[in-house]
Amino acid sequence: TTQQLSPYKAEFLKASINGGVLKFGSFELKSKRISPYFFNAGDFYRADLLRAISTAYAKAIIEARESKALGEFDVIFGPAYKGIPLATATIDKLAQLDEATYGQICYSFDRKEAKDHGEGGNIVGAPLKGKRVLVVDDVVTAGTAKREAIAKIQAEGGIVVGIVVALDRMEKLPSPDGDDSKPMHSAMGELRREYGIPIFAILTLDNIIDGTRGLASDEDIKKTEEYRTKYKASD
Ligand code: OMP
Repeated sequence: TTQQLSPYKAEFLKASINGGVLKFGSFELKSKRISPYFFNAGDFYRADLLRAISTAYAKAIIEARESKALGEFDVIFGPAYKGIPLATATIDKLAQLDEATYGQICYSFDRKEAKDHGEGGNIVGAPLKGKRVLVVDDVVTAGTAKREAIAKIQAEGGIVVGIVVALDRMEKLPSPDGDDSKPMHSAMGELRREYGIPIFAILTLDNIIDGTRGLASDEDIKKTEEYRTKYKASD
């Protein structure tokens, strides 16, 4: 039931379903797996939904700071394009919730193509050189998108101190031999081990399955449970 989720997480899940951001059906992922559910952070484009997601990111960040899971940071980086409104809305929400602690936090994002005139550069917003950077992004499946973001930040001289995403799909990495029945680690786990930084999600697939009862059809939930059984990572 939704009671197992903290109130802000339950509220975020409800907003995601009601706003059509979390959908059930049949979707091909970047990894080519066919998933019975899909979470599209690009669909948080309406004011009330943007506010729902920035509130959830801000509360997840504050929770992680308070529990010391996450250290101090100077900049929130949102990888282009979907990360851009997420980063900007999140620093605004953080400052609104706690001006004294977060009022000086900056946003930054990358250009998809380098600009060779005017101010130049690959970054819009706060320069990253020597700054502690928290990455805000949508979903982790195989972790490819996050690796690209980390490489860009490091190339600008920034220090990545953590990553917060809306959803951890808890999926195992594809097996090199294509046999997905073998136990495999998750992308989130691999990223944590590789970079030694905290990586946390507002929601996990487990949260979706537990929190969606009564909000989605029994059939959709059953298919999602079967998908979890098939693709859940070993860690
Ligand atoms: P990885 O780069 O494999 O971690 O996949 C993350 C990306 O997959 C996201 O940035 C999205 O572009 C896309 N995605 C979603 O947005 N929502 C999902 O529920 C699943 C995916 C996906 O294709 O795996």
